Amino acid sequence: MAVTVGASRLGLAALRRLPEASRPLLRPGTVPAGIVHLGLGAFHRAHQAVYTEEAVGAAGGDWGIVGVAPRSTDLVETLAAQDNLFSVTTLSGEGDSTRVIGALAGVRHAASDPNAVVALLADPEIKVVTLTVTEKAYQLDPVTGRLSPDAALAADLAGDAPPTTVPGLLVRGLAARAAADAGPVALVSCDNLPANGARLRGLVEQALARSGASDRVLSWVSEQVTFPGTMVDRIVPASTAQTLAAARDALGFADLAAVAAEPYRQWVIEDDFPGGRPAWEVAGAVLTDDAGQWERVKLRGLNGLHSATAYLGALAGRETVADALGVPGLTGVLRRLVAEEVAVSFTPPDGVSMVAYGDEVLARFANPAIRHRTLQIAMDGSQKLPQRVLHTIVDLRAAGRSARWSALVVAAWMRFVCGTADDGTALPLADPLAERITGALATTGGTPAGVVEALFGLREVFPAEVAGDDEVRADVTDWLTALHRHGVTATLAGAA
Ligand code: CS2
Repeated sequence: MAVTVGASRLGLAALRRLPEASRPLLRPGTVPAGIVHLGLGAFHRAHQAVYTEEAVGAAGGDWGIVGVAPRSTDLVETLAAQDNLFSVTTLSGEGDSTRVIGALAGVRHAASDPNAVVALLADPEIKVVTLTVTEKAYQLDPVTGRLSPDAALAADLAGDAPPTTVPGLLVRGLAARAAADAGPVALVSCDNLPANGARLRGLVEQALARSGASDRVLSWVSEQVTFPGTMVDRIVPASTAQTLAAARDALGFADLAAVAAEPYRQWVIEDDFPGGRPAWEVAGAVLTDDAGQWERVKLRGLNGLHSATAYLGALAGRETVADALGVPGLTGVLRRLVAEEVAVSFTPPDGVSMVAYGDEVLARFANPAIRHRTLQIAMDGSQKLPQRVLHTIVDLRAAGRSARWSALVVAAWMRFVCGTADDGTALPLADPLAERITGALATTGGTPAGVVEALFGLREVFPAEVAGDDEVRADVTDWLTALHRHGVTATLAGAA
């Protein structure tokens, strides 16, 4: 990322000189910490941090956030150098606005100081722990939800050395919290996992059991820890030099932790916080008993479309989601995917029309100011496909319906992982199952049917209901054959 020169750095000393509309609602250092957040990426900064700042700004409460970066030292140093301040630029497509956010009460680097994070998790002042660590950090089998630990997590769970993984930190932190009887806490997954609250609970329970936690710790956790499910939504691409330049222009100060996001945002949260919570509802969050239906609306109706656009767009050589929507026929196909499949695969919450939701999503994707790279969304497909597309297929087929458009998304992912775009350009495979995928592809003999056979064999990705369904297999094979022979543009032109 380009280092900004010629402007002094954002920090407390800069606050008085910021344009009025860009000033934070809270001054870091004035609100004690009540939340620990794991995963300080762009999404957290533009989503939960903004909601929390607005909630505390309007309704008060000791809900400063201590942000923990699991790996990146750069970000921790950058934020520390800026007195934990950063800005969010909202890109509407018709003019931008930039505001500095003062929600962070501190930052920690887990990799270099894991014990400080364990101590924080056991701190009685901390009542809420939120997570945005991406799907793969949970180390759960995407199909079964069973813990599938890599060597680092296995080591965290087996020994006493400082933990190096997110589940390792949680388990060690909860054991220390139980030992200190430090009061109840809510652990809140804000990742795009299916039933994210239940998945996080499953992760903690399985990891505690594997770590040999005592019965006392296990019963303390079952009594004192809750796992509210959530649906989170805001499109926040990875920051670029352009993001930093926009922040500098708006603020008159260099902000090396700046993020940019679309205007839309949504947060649905199950209201199960035994130690209290910020008044997020005053910032527009919806507190509910059950976030499950909302989560399906979003995972299938937004993320499913995002993945479809990312794979088909990347294959067609389009750099961003907005560019990809320009591939002739793509929006027509996505509309049919929503209307004919997503909308009938489950019952949405009262008053929600999936077709209207899908149209709004496509309008958000078309925002030309959001340069969200197709390759960014294409990453980690093995962890995303189940909840975004395969669950739709399972539900449709159980109801005796066709899943033809969803099968196109599966075929697009398969063609993407084969590694070559329509113009012959190499496509990167960034996925925790990359080795398994490449190994499976080595056995295909190169035919589309062989590729489908090999990849359907990845049990961690394709549930038996999908892999064993001849109609789905035939649809995926037909689409993959068309994509392989004719490319994305001709395939879509002949489709919708
Ligand atoms: C995207 C999401 O990167 C991805 O896989 O689909 O990050 C998406 O932008 C957010 O979930 C929107 O809320």
